[in-house]
Amino acid sequence: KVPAVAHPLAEESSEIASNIAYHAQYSPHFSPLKFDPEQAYYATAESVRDFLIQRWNETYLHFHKADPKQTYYLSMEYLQGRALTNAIGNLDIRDAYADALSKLGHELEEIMEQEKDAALGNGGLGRLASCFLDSMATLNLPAWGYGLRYRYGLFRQRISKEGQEEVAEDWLEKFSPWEVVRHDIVYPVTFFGHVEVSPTGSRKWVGGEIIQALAYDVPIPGYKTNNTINLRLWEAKGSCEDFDLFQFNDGQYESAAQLHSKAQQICAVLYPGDATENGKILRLKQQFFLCSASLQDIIMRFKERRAGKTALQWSEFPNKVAVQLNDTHPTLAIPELMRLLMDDEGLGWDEAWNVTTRTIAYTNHTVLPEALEKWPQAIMTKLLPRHMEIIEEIDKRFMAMIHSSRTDMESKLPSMRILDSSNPEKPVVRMANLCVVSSHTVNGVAQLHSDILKSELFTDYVSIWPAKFQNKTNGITPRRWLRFCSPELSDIITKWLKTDRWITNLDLLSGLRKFADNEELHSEWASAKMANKCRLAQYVLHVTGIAIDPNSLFDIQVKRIHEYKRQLLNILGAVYRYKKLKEMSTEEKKKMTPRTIMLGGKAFATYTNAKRIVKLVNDVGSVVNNDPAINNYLKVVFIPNYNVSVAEMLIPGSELSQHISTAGMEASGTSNMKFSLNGCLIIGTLDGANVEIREEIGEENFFLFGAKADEVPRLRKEREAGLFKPDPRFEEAKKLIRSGAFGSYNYNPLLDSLEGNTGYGRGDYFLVGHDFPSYIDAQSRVDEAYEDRRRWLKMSILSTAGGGKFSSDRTISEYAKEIWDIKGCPVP
Ligand code: DL6
Repeated sequence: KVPAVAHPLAEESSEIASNIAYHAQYSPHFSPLKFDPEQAYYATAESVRDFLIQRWNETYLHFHKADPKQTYYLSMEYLQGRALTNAIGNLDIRDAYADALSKLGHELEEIMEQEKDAALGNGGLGRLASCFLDSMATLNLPAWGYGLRYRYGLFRQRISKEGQEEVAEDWLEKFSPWEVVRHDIVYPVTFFGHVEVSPTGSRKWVGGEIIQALAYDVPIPGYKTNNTINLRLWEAKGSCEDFDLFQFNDGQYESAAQLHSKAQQICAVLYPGDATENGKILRLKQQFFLCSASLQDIIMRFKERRAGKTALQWSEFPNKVAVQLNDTHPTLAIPELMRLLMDDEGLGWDEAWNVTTRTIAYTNHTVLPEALEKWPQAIMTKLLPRHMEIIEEIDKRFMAMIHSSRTDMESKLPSMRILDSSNPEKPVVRMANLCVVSSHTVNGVAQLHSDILKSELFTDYVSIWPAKFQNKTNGITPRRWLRFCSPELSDIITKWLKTDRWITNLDLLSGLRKFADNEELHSEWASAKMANKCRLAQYVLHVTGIAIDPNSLFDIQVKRIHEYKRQLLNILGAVYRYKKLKEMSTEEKKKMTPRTIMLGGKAFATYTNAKRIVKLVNDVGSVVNNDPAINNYLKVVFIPNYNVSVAEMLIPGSELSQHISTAGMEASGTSNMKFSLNGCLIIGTLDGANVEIREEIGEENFFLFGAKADEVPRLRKEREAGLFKPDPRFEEAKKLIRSGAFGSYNYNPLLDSLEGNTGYGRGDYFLVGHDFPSYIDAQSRVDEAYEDRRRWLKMSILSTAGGGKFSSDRTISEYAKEIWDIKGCPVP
């Protein structure tokens, strides 16, 4: 039976049902006559895509005609998560799809669960990029994202007795219904080769290996607007001419398809290991591939929109194009834009430099020295000889400027230069310096971080270009991170505020403050939280086999595993709590607040201490959770394979979350914003965006502990001088782990990093020992506050009420106004 084909903008659920059925039959990906949840998911996704494609095309056409200045966000990472929930939420067609699916014998929730996360990121930086896209679309901004289409993403985390295992994340195993391949959008990207100088002195990059960049587009719908913008992801391909049929027929199969296999390596995984020279070349290839393909595409669009109008004026380019570099990974956009303008378009250096520096802006996301990229000059010269020349020229001209007009800064040149040859064996290019010198604006991602950039990392540049430096405190999309992930709480908020306009104007949440003591709201709030906790408990049981009690305090820390984020402090605190419980009588234990401590996050595959931390959490959990004398009062659970959809389950069910990095080291953090918005209280240090969250929600609603950022250098020095005296509670916790109470694995190397004066270079560099006693005290204040239900609920409501500032709509509006100079361009 041939089902009816519904109009893509059908409002009726019966028409939608026919459209889903149509896709099941006529966009087939599976054997016929089957319509199980997986097939229903693909058909539903394709049906929703019909809605998107129409808006997407209209938005493209509208931008083309209106020709506004447009922003291009270049990022090596996007953590998009699932698209179906978001698309039907933003298009406001969720109910219609739920009805339609029930007519077809399926439940929307079950169908949504079928989708694999688009896992093209690592952590906060990638998720931020995805929140930004949602806000750009919602604010009707002319903006696109550019990234890479990694075949296997980062990795999927498996937890075994050995700890973390990494396996390839097969998010594209079947196919993604959310991407459209654009067979007409293909650009050549060159690597290696050499520079030829013509008799007139002009320079040209020739020869080398040429890989094709093919565009895959992902629609990004705004919330309740017609605008649907684009995330363009590049895939690397060899061309037909690169396949050597002669060699193939001669039995030399590998060399016949050599370039095809090299192309596949480029988009295989995010952040391939870079310990070897090959690894470094591959990473640099990935970065250049993104930059070159995106810039060729941006220039093509600039020309396309100018076709038939006035003669091409390159000085107009920065009035039509803004390029934002998401951290230093896309830095090569700078020399690549210079090269395209000079070598392909014939501009002189000064003109090209003027266009480039008016176009490009840079966001810094970290002050960690190991995360500030430095590429060996030798590799750069080999892989990108023309770009290396351009970088050398930028460096030379920067030095000349200092010598001619800022002689007071000459002594600072060695650390300010782009080329660092202080180690003559291994001269490097400092990517952050290249970004600062070449961008019109440099921003940090929270006020404290931006202040540190100005006072420590980039302080010398600030004295040259004070106006270049800005702060743009990060934000999160309230659609995904409250409206869609916690519908129960959202409905309560809408009911009490008497409007749902908070979804696009998050400042309206402050209207909840006046009800913070209202008992009726308390009871509704508590039951929504309890429903979310029960859902989370089911999930935990499903993925770990561990039963957790929804009446216990749910305490969560989920983020990349890193020593500066101090998951080790959390687990040492758990060990201390366990030890104290062991020493208590049954009567004493009954007075304790039962806790479920959950941790999750991926450790980078080659980061040994981070992997030891994952193992320790699991080992502590195995002992605590199986100790019948304790497990009614404490559970420790490691949530495997933390990703966006797991976060959507965890965050609404959280009551306390830990943001406990060493002060001054977390640039911003964004999960702190998500938890707090969902009425979860924070235990944290004065670091990153915690500082601003605490200001917004009120200091009495935040469990603060630990050293402040400006105390950290002194504390490290004291430690080096042997002046640190550890608290006995810290010693007890470490001793219990060393005793083998949590298994026979040798944790001494991990614990040693917290001792002496010489751990991570300087002995407990992350000050776990220093902050431990104040952390334990803050945890006691948490227990006390939780016992007072009214007080806790009030604090929880005030956390949500203070979340307005942390909408990515606010952040993106600031970027649009203060960095990009772009305005909304709504599709009529
Ligand atoms: O700005 C997004 C996000 C911040 O919230 C985190 O605090 C910061 O660690 C992260 N930075 C990175 C860059 N590399 N490192 N480390 O992921 O950016």
